[in-house]
Amino acid sequence: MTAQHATPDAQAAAGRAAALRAEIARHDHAYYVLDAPTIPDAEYDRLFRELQALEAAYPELRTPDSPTQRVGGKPLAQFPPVRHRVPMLSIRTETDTGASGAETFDARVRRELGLKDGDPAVEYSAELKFDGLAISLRYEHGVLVQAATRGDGETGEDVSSNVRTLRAIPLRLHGPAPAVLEIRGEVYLRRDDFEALNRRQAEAGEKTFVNPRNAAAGSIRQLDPAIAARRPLSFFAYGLGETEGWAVPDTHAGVLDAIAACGLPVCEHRAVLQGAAELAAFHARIGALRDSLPFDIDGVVYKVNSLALQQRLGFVTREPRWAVAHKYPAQEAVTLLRDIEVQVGRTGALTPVARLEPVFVGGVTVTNATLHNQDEIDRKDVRIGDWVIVRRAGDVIPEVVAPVPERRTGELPRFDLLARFPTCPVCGSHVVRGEDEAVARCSGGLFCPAQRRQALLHFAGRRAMDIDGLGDKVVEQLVDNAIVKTPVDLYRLGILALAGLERMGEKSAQNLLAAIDKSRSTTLARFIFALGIRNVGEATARELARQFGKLDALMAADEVALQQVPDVGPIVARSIVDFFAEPHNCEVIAQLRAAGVHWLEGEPAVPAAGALQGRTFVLTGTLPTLTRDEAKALIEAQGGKVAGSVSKKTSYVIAGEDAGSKLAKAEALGVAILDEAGLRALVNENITNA
Ligand code: 5U1
Repeated sequence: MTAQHATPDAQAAAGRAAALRAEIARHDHAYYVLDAPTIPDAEYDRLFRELQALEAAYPELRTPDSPTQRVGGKPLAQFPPVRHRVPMLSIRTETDTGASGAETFDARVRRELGLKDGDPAVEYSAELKFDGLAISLRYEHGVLVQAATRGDGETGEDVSSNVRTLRAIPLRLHGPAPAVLEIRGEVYLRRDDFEALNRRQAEAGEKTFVNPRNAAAGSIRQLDPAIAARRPLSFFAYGLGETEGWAVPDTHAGVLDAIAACGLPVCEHRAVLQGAAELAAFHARIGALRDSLPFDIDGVVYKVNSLALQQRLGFVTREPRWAVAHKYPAQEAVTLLRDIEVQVGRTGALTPVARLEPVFVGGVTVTNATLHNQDEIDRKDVRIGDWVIVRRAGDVIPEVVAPVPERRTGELPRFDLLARFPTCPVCGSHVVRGEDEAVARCSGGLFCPAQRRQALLHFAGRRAMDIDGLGDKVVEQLVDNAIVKTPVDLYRLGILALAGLERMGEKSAQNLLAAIDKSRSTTLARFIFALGIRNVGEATARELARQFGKLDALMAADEVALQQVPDVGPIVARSIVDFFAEPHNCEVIAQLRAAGVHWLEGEPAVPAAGALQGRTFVLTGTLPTLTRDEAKALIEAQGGKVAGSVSKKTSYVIAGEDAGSKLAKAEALGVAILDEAGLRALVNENITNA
């Protein structure tokens, strides 16, 4: 549609669409490039939807630089080749990670420029060496028309539809629109985005990535742009390709400033420096900063700042003589996995820890690395005796990211944490792992030294035994000085032991002793909560006390009986049974009672009688007439329980249309399956027979 034929409405729509495109681009730049959001997300979404609606009504307004066009296009069979008009050079690397790496480069530049000892220092532009994938962006008349990978430097691949999904990359340049401007830089993933992506991949049962670089490269080379759009990629520009009609600055630092003025992200960590000593100082300064950066770098880059001097220096075999990447120690290394042990955390979680042949990685010698949990070990298929890739990036603990399968010699058995550690290596209590849980735990919550501090703080808490004055600092000292091992020891404390603690005068010691003594008289609900049974919160503890009346009755209850209590499902019931199945815990409870901890015991509440009393149901799929809430209400009204997941303890699965994995699990476990009519019949039959 041309302007003279456009209706007034269409003209207004075109004006509004242009204004919206510009406004959205401004907000994208503020958010993704400047890291300074200018409007709330909801307002941004509103602008975006308004533009989408306009473009739906007037499809001719859908310009290539419209933000609505970032995600589009069908999956490709392959990426078309792109011939770079100016070759994409690579960079020479200086692997000497000390100051001499900078001196060697400067000496070479000076020699090649024919400079003598007394001549002035060479000026350099210094930047970071991002650990990602090199990309060339081609803007024609200000609009992004193509994005290509480096390939062999002469020919890369056209990855435009994937790169367009990066909102840090403007679809239209800010300011004047040169005929051609090619900008080169690195697509990368921030570490937090990488971790979140890997978490999502693992949850979805998809493969996870070894490091952010592989994830970035894999995402850009993803043939389906819709998948690439879900990968939170970032970009930093660092150089130029072809230009036409663009006033190229005289220095590289000037080029970077000009690129930033065009609206592209340029990393703030850059400097103009004179001579080798300043280069070495920059290398050291960034090295100290490396762990706290939000993204991986593998070195810094020095470039002769003057473009005229760069031209004089030229390049050899695809590497310019005017630039070098001065490396840091690698963040990944391959080493031998000698053994797997476990570490018991404050909550009793057992974390498998790899014992490694010592290896230098990320600037330190690493001998241990986390393997997270059994699921991760299974997913990565890591076995004792494997050669493994260890990664230490940022200030996170080193982790084993993958085995090197080609280096596996012979059959190695799979690692089974529960088989290897049936009991806690710290306290000997039995180790349990919930059906749907990734983490295995020590069940000796009251007894285990690894959990002591946490257990005592919880025990003394205001909503538990309410021991005033027994806070973090006191518990820390009592535990660290081995004065208190289990809660029982609290009731054996004397004034001398307490008064010896830091910042504890005689008066506070007396007050604390009085508070401990007062806590001897409590309620069953508080006592149950104070035990720190996993998944048993204050409300559940209250309900358990009400339903069972006596502690011994609760301790003797099986999972079926426990699940009669409102809000107690299979997971909570299992946690309670596991807790009391551990003799160490029962011993501590007996000792607490012997030390005078007491409460008023009552009679168990009479369970509501009903046709479905004692039976547990799981609902799945869509029932013909009952909503899920109605079905639940029907079951509960008759004394039945509705649980969220199927286990051997499930009495019936009520399946409707489009029933999913719960139905499959019920079939696998041999649990009875009913439809809605079956449920109604069951209710009627039981009411009639009652
Ligand atoms: N920061 C930065 N990274 N990097 C990588 N600059 C830079 N320059 C490069 C490469 C490959 O190449 C030019 C020196 C051609």
